[in-house]
Amino acid sequence: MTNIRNIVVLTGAGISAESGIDTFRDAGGLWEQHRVEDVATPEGFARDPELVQRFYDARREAVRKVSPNAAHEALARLDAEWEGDLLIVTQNVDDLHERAGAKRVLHMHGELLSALCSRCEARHRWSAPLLGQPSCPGCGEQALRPDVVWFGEMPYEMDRIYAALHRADLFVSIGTSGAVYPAAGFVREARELGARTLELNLERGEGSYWFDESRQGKAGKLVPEWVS
Ligand code: BJW
Repeated sequence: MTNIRNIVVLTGAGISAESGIDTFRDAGGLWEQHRVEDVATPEGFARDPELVQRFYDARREAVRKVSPNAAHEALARLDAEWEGDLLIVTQNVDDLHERAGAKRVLHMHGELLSALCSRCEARHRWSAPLLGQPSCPGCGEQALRPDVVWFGEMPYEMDRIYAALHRADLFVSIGTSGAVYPAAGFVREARELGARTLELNLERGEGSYWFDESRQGKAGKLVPEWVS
């Protein structure tokens, strides 16, 4: 990777697919099994919190049973070895990047293993004792919810992401359909700021036009090839 020092990697559900985690928009994906407005909006949670908690309990259980795959491992190797700036911005709420050993990871859509107090906004590790004690350990209110970003909510750490995009020489998007903003807009932003842009995905995503190069295939093959 000649002349490249600062890298931003964006990952989506496709990177965890080969670990056995369902994506959202592929055939048989989560949005064929559930109505988005019921399980991934603040309004859905207000209407039926138990349904939403069951949806995230099942997702937590699914993630607990699987392991990182070759793509997560390759990114963890890159993280360990890359001396320039690297930020792995993941839209995923699973912890497979961390379990593979990556450190420079930012969860812009939150984390399955975290609980958010909708009253005081404190974030707590989602653990069995916390669930058994439904009040927020910080403010005492019974206002805990999954710490994930639903439609209409602001993703986490946008300032840090845009700062990294400004510095990036290379932007790489892995396993995302490019259907959800603001993440879907990062490629255009990065390119207009002068970064080279590379897409690694099973198929061309919605924003494929913006990439300098697009490689199609499974992340478990494409990512180790790119990192090596
Ligand atoms: C493989 C593979 C393999 C398979 N190898 N690849 C109109 C226009 C523009 C924007 C809007 C609009 N109307 C509303 C909006 C805003 C809205 C939005 O984007 N809506 C769209 C539907 C249009 N966005 C929001 O509301 C966001 N907030 C916001 O905009 O705040 C205001 C703001 C303004 C300005 C700046 C900043 C903020 C919040 C979005 C929250 C998304 N939440 C979810 C749920 C999170 C919690 C959870 O996990 O339950 O996030 S929805 C879901 O989609 C999840 C994902 O992170 C996200 C993206 O999905 P992803 O990862 O791309 O998965 P898929 O399934 O779509 O794609 C998988 C890809 O992998 C496919 O391409 C496969 O081919 C590929 N693949 N196997 C490689 N083995």
